[in-house]
Amino acid sequence: MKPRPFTYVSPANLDEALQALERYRDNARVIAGGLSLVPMMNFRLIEAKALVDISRLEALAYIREDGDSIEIGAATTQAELMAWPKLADTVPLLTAAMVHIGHLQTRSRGTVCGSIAHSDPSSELPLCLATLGGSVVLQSTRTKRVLPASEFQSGMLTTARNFDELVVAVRFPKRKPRTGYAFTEMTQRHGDFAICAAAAIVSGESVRLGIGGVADKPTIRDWPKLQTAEMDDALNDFAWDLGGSDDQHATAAYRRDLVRRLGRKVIEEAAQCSN
Ligand SMILES: Cc1cc2nc3c(=O)[nH]c(=O)nc-3n(C[C@@H](O)[C@H](O)[C@H](O)COP(=O)(O)OP(=O)(O)OC[C@H]3O[C@@H](n4cnc5c(N)ncnc54)[C@H](O)[C@@H]3O)c2cc1C
Repeated sequence: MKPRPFTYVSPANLDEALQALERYRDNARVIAGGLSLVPMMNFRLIEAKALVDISRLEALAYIREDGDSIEIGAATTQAELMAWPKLADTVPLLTAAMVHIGHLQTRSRGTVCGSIAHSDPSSELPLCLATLGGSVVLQSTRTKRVLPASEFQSGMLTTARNFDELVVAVRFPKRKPRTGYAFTEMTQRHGDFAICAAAAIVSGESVRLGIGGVADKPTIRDWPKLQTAEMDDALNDFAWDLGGSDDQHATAAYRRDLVRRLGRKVIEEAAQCSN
């Protein structure tokens, strides 16, 4: 199928992009890599009268260290972030997770902020952002605000972004000392969206587990360091609390089993890296 006709807007700078979003109001869509948006428009799951293309805005193509975080601008592709030489030392969870995102070809156009803005519950980047406690920078012609990841994504493909706001950047907290990070996921084939994805952060005192692909958004649990039997109980409770359902990819029971097994695996891996 083909999308309905739309106006293509190629702003010369950020101000022009924000003005276009204000002008077209809820009839506008931002296009970044287009990897998710274009198929949805082709299937007519999404309609837009105007597409505002931010992919060529040089001012938004950056990765910079900003205190305890790294900030990634909206035109930065996933491949550019993976190629950033400091990534493994600075945000090791992203190094572990990003190889699971699609394929070389999709990562070379797909943007980091586009994935966060799209907010697919199975996506790796929203799960990493939520587990690390990162944030999203939103800007319109009138305001600029920073939302924690937990407030940004409200459900499946749903966020707190207003129609006239652009996600101009996302901020991932840097690694902390004596803390381990690990990521894994289960897919039908390499590069597919995750049936269940798990991210863990373990330090001397605490365990944090984030799960994607089961509930309608990434879901996080924090525990003190637990003994083996207590951890099994905690993972089992978490698996049931997530309330996953049957679909064409997996049953709810299989997803619960993945939460228990992948959860334990990433927690153990992160614990090994925490010394
Ligand atoms: C074959 C294939 C496999 C894939 N596998 C995976 C996978 O395993 N894991 C995964 O996470 N993804 C996967 N994807 C999707 C991933 O490649 C996309 O890059 C990502 O979902 C969206 O990024 P994008 O830059 O392409 O955004 P676009 O498709 O351009 O936009 C997606 C949505 O976000 C909005 N948007 C984009 N940027 C902004 C912004 N800065 N501010 C406000 N709104 C914005 C758009 O309006 C649109 O609604 C796959 C895609 C394909 C085609």
